[in-house]
Amino acid sequence: MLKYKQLKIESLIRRIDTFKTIGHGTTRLPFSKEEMEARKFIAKYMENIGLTVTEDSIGNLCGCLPGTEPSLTPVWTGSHIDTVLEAGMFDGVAGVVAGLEAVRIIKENGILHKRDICVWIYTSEESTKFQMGCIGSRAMAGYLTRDELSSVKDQDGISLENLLIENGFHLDSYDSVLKRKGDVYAAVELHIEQSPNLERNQKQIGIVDAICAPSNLMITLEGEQSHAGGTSMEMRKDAFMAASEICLALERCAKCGTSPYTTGTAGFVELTPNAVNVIPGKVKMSIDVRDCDYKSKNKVIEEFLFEADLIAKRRKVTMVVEEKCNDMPMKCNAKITSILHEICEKNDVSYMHTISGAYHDSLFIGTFAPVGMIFVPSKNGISHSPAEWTDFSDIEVGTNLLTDALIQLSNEI
Ligand code: HGY
Ligand code: MN
Ligand code: MN
Repeated sequence: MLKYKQLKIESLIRRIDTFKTIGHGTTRLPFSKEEMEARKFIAKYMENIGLTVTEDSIGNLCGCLPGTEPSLTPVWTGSHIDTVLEAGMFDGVAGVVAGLEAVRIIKENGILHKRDICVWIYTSEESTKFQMGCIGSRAMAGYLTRDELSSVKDQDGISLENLLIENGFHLDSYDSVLKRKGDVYAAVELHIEQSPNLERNQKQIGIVDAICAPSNLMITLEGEQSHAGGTSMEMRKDAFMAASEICLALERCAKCGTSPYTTGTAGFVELTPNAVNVIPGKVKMSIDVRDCDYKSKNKVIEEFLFEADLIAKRRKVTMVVEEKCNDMPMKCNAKITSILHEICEKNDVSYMHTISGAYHDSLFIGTFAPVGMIFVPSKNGISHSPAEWTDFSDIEVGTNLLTDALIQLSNEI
């Protein structure tokens, strides 16, 4: 039962989806022309619906709806608009649009709220560009200092610092990006589930109890580039064969993880010279291990790296491992999850408690504010793919829940 009708969910999501690189699905990388245009469109839209718009030094964009008691700490919502390569149109954007619709509904219906309600678009949540995710929320949490901006680089070796300066962000006020415990009263993020549990259990809403966290590594293997025909199998130092065996070791270690949420993925591979009749001399590849249990995650990585080292030695290739991030899982705030629980009960919305295998900006926002997350179903559990789909009616139910939760939280003293 939809309390707040006339939602503009579909039109906004489809409008934001027009800002993308030509190709299969939706690609909108951080600081790309398309993403900067999408930011401009949303900032204008925020102004038009009466929000106070600000942008911090690392590009976190914020639209705030002033409350009646501005001296109180604000309530936050929001998500991201950058995407992976060849994504769908809902990952991140669903949460941004739900947040924008929630504040529009609250304002247009003149619903009282004491605390400011702020809708955030966090910079570069996906790890596609910088091989680690949540850049904007990570900086807010103090895990990305001003000095580190020059060493965070994209695949072309361009630093985050240069990209920020080139796109007109002012780093002299970088200190103001940092948030401290007590700065934010509560933060609730709506996101697509990116797993099949809600659909399988025929639930409209997922109330997230905990968010898994990633460790991202970049592994470089160097063997010997040589002739595909003239080099006997015994003589070879084939970097790609070593990489392949190491990937299978990753899969084996992830499957043996002690927690049901352990995952291991090698999603990015770069061969040199990448030619049909040349034995690859060098491979650069990403390793992404996740878990909801920090100790279990690190144990899996330790075992994996031990096996990878043995494989590299046996195959006479060198291996260099660069850790990009080793993030901590986040428990959602029990009070916020119980508020979400009660609102679902009261409005006869079917729900279940769940764990997020994907990470989100709430992973870092949760280090300085109590966080809650609302999931809406992903068709066949697919995401990070053009086949990603969530029914707009499900996002409307989630937006109604988010709106009520924001109203309730913003009136708490
Ligand atoms: O990779 C993730 O879990 C998220 O989609 N960035
Ligand atoms: Mn994603
Ligand atoms: Mn996301």
